[in-house]
Amino acid sequence: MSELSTDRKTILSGMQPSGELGIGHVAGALRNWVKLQNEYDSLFCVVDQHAITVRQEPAKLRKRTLDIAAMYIAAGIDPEQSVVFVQSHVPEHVQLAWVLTCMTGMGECARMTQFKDKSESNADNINVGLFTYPILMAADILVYNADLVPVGQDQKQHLELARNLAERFNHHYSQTFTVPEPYIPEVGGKIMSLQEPTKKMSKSDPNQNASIWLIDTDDQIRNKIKRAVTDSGSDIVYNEELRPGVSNMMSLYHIATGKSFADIEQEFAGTSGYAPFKEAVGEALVGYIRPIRERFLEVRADKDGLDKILHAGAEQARARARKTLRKVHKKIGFVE
Ligand code: AQP
Repeated sequence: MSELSTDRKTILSGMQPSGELGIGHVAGALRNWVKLQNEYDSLFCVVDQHAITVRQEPAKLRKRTLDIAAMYIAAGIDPEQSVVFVQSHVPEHVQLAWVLTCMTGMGECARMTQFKDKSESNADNINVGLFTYPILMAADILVYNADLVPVGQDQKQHLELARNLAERFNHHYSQTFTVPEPYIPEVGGKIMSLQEPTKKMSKSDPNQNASIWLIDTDDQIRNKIKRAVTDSGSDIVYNEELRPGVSNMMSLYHIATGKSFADIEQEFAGTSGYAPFKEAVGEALVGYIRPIRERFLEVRADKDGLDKILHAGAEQARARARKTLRKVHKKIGFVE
């Protein structure tokens, strides 16, 4: 198991077990976690407490929490090197969140676009947790004094709140928290729905053709790409505003092959229609996702092995979180 040290900088990130992980999660976050884990003290959690801001079926939540932890490992997170754990196993996150809640203005939460979007899509359950979610996310990050948070573009606004809260606490009491920086990839920071390319590809999208899941079979991947909505026109050029469908597919092709947009444009210059391009994107994704899916099935089948990783991860994370929380409680005047 890895040992968390204080000499190296720290990264922290997480994903909600609110559905299957898809290619967007790899593009926006996971592949950067894998890259960064060699240089940083790394903590990756499955944020089950965030997931319950939207109604979840208990059996599915339990299963998906383990699925997502296994998917981290399948995608290349090395539990010998990085700490992998479940958020609810480390109660210090919620304890710090309460302190931060008492330092956050109502307006700061009310302006979050994700709150507005999710309030619309869950109109029958606009709960206080949905509103204060970004404060818990700030606590997830600050409790480890993370320097860097590798996330997709949709999390940028939440990260800004974490930065503001760290600065506010440091200013009001004394230097305590590291002010975290976001790490958002230039390409792949926001992969769009295959069916509505102006909307983010999302775990909770009920349209199964809108997302490529990491557990999709080769044929499912090929078919979804074949059916993906493209734009009017037929040339392969990158222009997010005018050609969102094709641009999204070019981002996917880049993720799977590493080819630049200029190279992709050149590769398909002069081909007629989208069919050859779509076929190439489908095949590239099949090749990219297959080893992740196969490794996932292996990791997930070893229930004891996964339990051990998560148990050890929680122990390590708690040791670190406890230190921060103790310091915070002391500074705000709680009796030890
Ligand atoms: N489409 C995407 N493109 C790039 N990055 C993405 N991420 C999510 N979707 C895309 C990034 O993956 C991480 C997952 O974060 P999360 O599980 O906390 O939830 P989220 O951002 O709200 O993702 P979803 O899939 O949209 O979940 P639901 O449907 O439950 O709300 C983050 O780093 C995110 O930026």
